[in-house]
Amino acid sequence: MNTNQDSGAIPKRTQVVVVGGGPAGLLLALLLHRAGIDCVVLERRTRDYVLSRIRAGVLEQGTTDLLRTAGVGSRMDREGLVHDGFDIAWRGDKLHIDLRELSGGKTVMVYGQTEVTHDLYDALDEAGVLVVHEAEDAKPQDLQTERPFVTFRTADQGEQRLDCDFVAGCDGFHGVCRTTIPKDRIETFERVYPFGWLGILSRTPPVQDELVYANHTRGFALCSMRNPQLSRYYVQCDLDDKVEDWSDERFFDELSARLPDQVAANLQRGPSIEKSIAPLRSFVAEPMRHGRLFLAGDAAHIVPPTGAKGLNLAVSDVYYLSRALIAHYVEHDDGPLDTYSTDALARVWKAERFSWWFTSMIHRFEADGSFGQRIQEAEFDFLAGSKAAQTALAENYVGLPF
Ligand code: FAS
Ligand code: PHB
Repeated sequence: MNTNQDSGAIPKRTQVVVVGGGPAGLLLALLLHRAGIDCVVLERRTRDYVLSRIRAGVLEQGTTDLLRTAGVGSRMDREGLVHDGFDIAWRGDKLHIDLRELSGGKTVMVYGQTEVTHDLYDALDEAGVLVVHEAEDAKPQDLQTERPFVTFRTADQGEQRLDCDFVAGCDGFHGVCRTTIPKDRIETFERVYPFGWLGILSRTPPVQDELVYANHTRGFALCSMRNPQLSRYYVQCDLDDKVEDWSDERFFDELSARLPDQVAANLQRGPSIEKSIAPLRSFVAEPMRHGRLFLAGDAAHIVPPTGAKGLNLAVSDVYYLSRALIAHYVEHDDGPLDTYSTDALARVWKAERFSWWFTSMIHRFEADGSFGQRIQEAEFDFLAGSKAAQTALAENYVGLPF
């Protein structure tokens, strides 16, 4: 087990146990600590493993504001890239979506989730908040009582029990917390998409300064970046594709074929330093609370990455949950805890809708046939010709208010 404290530091009791050390869990722990609330984070993996994952890249203004509030915004503001808009490529041409103009001044920040996680870890280390890594087999228990607890196991100290007041389930889609809720107390909603995203990272200059989302008869493609020397590219791929089916050469050939000529002309190829395939699904679990257990982030919902909402939704859940726990401990007001699930889900479903709409518009759906293709064309033509439609897209992309 590697913690940010010496291994003897695991207490018997804390106020909030946070299961999961991804962005949701780490940010929640930092915000609670800043409010004087004791918490312990239990993370199944090693710190290096958590930091090796390449995921989201676009931060909404609400996310960057909350990271600054948590005291982890300075490197982001130094190194992040503020983007005023992005392009949608279609039929060999580009439609520019001017986010700043259409949203009344809002922008997005391109700053990798990996960097956000680094910054959160550094702040938690400095604050002395305990993150227990390689915490195996975490089991939240007695959630319907006022004295819940979590059992888990570490390699050097064996079975542990951590008593607490609340458990925050921030352990992602494949975590344990959601599964501890009895099946008759939870309802799930899901749509699985018939394709995946094959993503690569390459130490090459991005194809252009802003993101390009491309619809092509061969399939969807996305040109993004992490910094002016680090590009992040995606192509829609078949669900049964394997990473080893895609050499760098095949990837760049396919990406280039899906981009307008004037964009592809600027594509600089380079060896991939990361290559992975992510399945796409829309998923929501309701409610996001069970007794003293509160779910946040991917533990409660998943969106297809098209709208760049996954990480941002995790942050908005943390905004609501941190405020609710602080109200409980500091103001002795349980109102926000009681409305947490309703408050969070209201925003989650709007992001689910946007992510589904944008995914439906811009990917190739073979099973939808020629009618589906014509509907996509009409959707795009309406968007291209309507400032109102572009405004709706921009408002959702920069992030609806918390
Ligand atoms: P996370 O999954 O990030 O973190 C959960 C943590 O809990 C993990 O560290 C895990 O190890 C730990 N855990 C799991 N089970 C546990 C247990 N039983 N005990 C203790 N710990 C446990 N979003 C975007 O906006 N854009 C993207 O391009 C994008 N790409 C993605 C690619 C992939 C492959 C994946 C999986 C997701 C992607 N996402 C993207 C979404 C992603 O960014 C999530 O929304 C974000 O990581 C959510 O953060 P968390 O809720 O903290 O969940
Ligand atoms: C990314 O840079 O990883 C990224 C950007 C925008 C998206 C999805 C992923 O919609």
